[in-house]
Amino acid sequence: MGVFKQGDPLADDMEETRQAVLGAIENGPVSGPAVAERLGISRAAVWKHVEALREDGFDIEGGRDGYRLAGVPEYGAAIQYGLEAPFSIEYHDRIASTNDRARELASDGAADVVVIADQQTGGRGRHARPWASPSGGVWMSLVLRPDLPPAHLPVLTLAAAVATAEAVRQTGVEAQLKWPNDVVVPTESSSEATPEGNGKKLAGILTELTGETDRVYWAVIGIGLNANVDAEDLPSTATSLREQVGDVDRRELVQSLLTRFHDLRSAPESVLPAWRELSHTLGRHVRVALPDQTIEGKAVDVVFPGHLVVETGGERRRIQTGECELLRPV
Ligand code: BT5
Repeated sequence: MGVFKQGDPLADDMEETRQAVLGAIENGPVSGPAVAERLGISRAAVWKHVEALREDGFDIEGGRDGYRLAGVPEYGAAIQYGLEAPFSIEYHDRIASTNDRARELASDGAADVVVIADQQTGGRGRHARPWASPSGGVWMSLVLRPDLPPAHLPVLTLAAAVATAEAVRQTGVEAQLKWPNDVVVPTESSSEATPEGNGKKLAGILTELTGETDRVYWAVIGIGLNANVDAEDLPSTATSLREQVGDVDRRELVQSLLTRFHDLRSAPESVLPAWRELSHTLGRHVRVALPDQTIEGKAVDVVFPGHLVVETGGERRRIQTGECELLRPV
């Protein structure tokens, strides 16, 4: 397991050196002493990194001519390898909930760490609803320390939804976004008032945070994406990439998601236009359940920092949060 805590300079150096060793032997063979010299570390250190990488599943040949990277593991520790966005990955084969682990790291001071698991035994949705997380999915949580007031945080949640949908689209699945942050695959009956009228849910997002009125201390954005899992292991309202297009390269999927997320958070003004572009909700007749009332009308826009605008009875209502259900096309 690669545990590299941000803010721990020793661990950061170690991770950087390990990546550098991988880079050095990528087009090998390269001899141990040559790697040592190139990276300015001892031969013993090179050997230790190679052993650790092998333990993480990297196939490293060691012939007379030196080391050569012969194979990268499908997932796990390999997610860090070739990741262009500035996140440290903490990978677990199995964990109760990546959000719980991310919260622990967040309260220890971590930032820009991403906890990823192959399987969750206690995955959570919003309002403590259970989230099915069999082996083969993408269950991940981002630890963030954004310089934002809590009220603006929905922008980041929408950014995560956009990044997820766009990464999914690269696999050939026409994912869309259902306000506030479900990633759905439209079904044939999507435009009808059926239980499937909302499309089938491919991914969901759970954001948790601590902060004061004007400042977020930390935020954890949990993303659950049904990747290489059987649809039978999910609720009947859900679908998976396996069901849609067959199994995908989860490493590539996570890397492109994180890279896109990083681009979006660096240019927050691009989030809403990108969200609208992918929307499944806008232009449709919706019913939104608020804590104290239910609103029905036409969803006409999503505005900063992520509020849904519904046209109802001749007026426009801004809705901050709520369960949104699709009724029928307008
Ligand atoms: C969500 O909640 O959509 C947020 C899901 C977040 C899951 C991630 S996985 C990584 C991280 N670690 C965690 O423990 N959680 C996060 P919500 O909108 O409340 O939807 C929950 C509802 O979706 C459930 O009540 C089920 O009806 C349905 N559901 C459960 N598992 C599902 C799945 N795998 N795919 C699609 N729908 C599911």
